[in-house]
Amino acid sequence: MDFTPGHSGQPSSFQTTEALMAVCPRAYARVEGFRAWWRHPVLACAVWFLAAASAASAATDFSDYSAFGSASSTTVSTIKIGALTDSETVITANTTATGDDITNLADEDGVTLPVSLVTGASGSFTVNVTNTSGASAFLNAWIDFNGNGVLTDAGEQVAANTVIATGTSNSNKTVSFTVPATATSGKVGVRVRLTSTSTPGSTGLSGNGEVEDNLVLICPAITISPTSLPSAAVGAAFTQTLTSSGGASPYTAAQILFCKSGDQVWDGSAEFMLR
Ligand SMILES: [Ca+2]
Ligand SMILES: [Ca+2]
Ligand SMILES: [Ca+2]
Ligand SMILES: [Ca+2]
Repeated sequence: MDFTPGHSGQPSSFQTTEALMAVCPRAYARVEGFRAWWRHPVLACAVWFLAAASAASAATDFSDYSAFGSASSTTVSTIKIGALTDSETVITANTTATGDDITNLADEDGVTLPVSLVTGASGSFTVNVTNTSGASAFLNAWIDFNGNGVLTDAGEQVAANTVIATGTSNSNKTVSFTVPATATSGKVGVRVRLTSTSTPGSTGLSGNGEVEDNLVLICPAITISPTSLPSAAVGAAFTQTLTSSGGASPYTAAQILFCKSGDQVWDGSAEFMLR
């Protein structure tokens, strides 16, 4: 690049333009907008790069469930979910919504979900919140009931701008809702945001605060009959017919056992226990 002065003792227009376009096109745009910088293209570049670096290093907390679009807020110690919050330079989403927990601090620590939810039944979870920012903060939460990776479907926002007053510290808030009868069975994503801004939306950058993503299991409402079996005798034949109703057939043993016992792995394969 050539910064040879032009006829007036300044960098010539062509030379300056060529150099700036080669080094930092956005800085060139700024120079075009602020002609006072015209004589100092290198300074203009330096200022732009410093500004860009400063913006990129702003402490940001990102969501971490890869099925959802990104959500983020500027990390502050005064607005947080649970005891911990931290920041990431880039989103660390994965399929188990644990990316933030395995990056820097394990700070996805403020949402307590039940072992499972049941379609068509009431449900709830708790969110531990802190807001000492000096102004109100807002709690919003969503459950992806239909499992499509989008949280804007009808009925999926389960907390909407619940006001968390300043001066709130380590306080458990209960989020209550009814699981739609049409909710998909299996694990679905849950997103909780506490932000300085109201109506942050389920995705996107919004204000100061924190976002925590988790998964929760939704079970079909299955009734099994009979609920207990008669005693068996050693050496004697034993026959018992089990019937099931409710939920969405066909049922799998994994669905039934997981949702009834709460200690099996939801993996789509049959798992049997003898007790
Ligand atoms: Ca947290
Ligand atoms: Ca973290
Ligand atoms: Ca959805
Ligand atoms: Ca998470």
